[in-house]
Amino acid sequence: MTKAEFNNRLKALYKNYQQLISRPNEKEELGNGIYDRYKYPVVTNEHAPLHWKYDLNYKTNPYLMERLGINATFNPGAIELDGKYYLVVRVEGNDRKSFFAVAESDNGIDGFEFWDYPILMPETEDPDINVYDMRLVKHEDGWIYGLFCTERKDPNAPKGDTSSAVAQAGIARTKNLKDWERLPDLKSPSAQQRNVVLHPEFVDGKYAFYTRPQDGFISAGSGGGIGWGLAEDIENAVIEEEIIVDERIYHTIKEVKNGQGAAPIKTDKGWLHIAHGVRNTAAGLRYVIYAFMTDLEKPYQVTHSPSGHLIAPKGDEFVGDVGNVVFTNGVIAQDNGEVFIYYASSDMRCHVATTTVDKLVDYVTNTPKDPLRSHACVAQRNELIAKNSELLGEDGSIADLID
Ligand code: M1P
Repeated sequence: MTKAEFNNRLKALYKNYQQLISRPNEKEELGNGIYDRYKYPVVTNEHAPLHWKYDLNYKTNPYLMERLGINATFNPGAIELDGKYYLVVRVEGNDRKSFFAVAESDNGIDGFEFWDYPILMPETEDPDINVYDMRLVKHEDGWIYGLFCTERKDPNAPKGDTSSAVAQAGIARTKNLKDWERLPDLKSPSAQQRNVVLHPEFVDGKYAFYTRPQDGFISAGSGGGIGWGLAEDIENAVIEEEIIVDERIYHTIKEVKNGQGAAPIKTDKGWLHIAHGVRNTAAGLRYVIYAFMTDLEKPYQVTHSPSGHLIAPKGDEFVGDVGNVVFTNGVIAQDNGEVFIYYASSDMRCHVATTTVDKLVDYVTNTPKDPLRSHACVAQRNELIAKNSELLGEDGSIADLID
């Protein structure tokens, strides 16, 4: 390639990138009344800056090839600081290793741009092989904490088993998302942990964690659901006792696994939780997002549990490295009551759904529970239809209602 061709290619690549990051997002019409979806993902692997992927020197990369490609950008932690919206995105290189990088936007809906360098997360004495799915929380102790999954090869795996891994909760803290202090990993009674989230307030003067006890790396096994435990100290966090807050239940959207999303939102009615639930299908696991509420004083006691999913994959969201997945670990609840739920689809790209605290509280407190049997579900739906029939005209037409 001549230098001129190199320059033209670089110009074209840069133009594409600029167009992508400046493309306005568009709210989808109508929606379901609970939240609004948007036409475009907010962050994709194409949002990774060119200088992360290409060697831009003609002498050492005359074909202007990607040297270190980016495979996916997903499962972002989210936070608002001084009126700006930040995602700490799980970025996965072509080498399959994930790392964290901050993308910043002025409005939280579009215009997300990565900072120049990804986060070089400090390691513990036992280096992580892979890190992912950070939950960010402004804790009342004054720090911003990032809790994430740290994955290492299982030291007890039999010879030849190059897949078995151990997942634990990594803990780091920061004041500015740039400088991170790594603390020791969480210790808990469970063999493995993923989807661990720090509660934003002290409970009984202790740090409180949502956990997800699991026997194996993939399977929750006897791990009963979203757990809860207290630790005296965050600099050496040890949970002695783990209880289950939201259990897995047969023939529901959380039959196989579930996990807390971001830290819960404090409302007048209780703590509002947005989580993920997993069930099995002939085509593999299906991940959806659901919501529930816990008691203000006892955040480990569920008070409301609407049936079914809040967000399920739709359209292109079904397709990716791990299909049929939506997953959330980032939510921003703003002072004006607006809520931005960041979620990823099929382990590929990040989206936003927007709603309000009022709508979510209404959804969680007024949507009926899953009655757990087909017959009871039909009875529940018939009750709704019967109530609506009283409002409809004699011919049962909605047209009469809106005239
Ligand atoms: O591949 C789907 C998700 O699988 C895991 O979630 P869980 O711990 O509930 O099984 C995580 O690896 C998550 O990152 C991933 O999106």
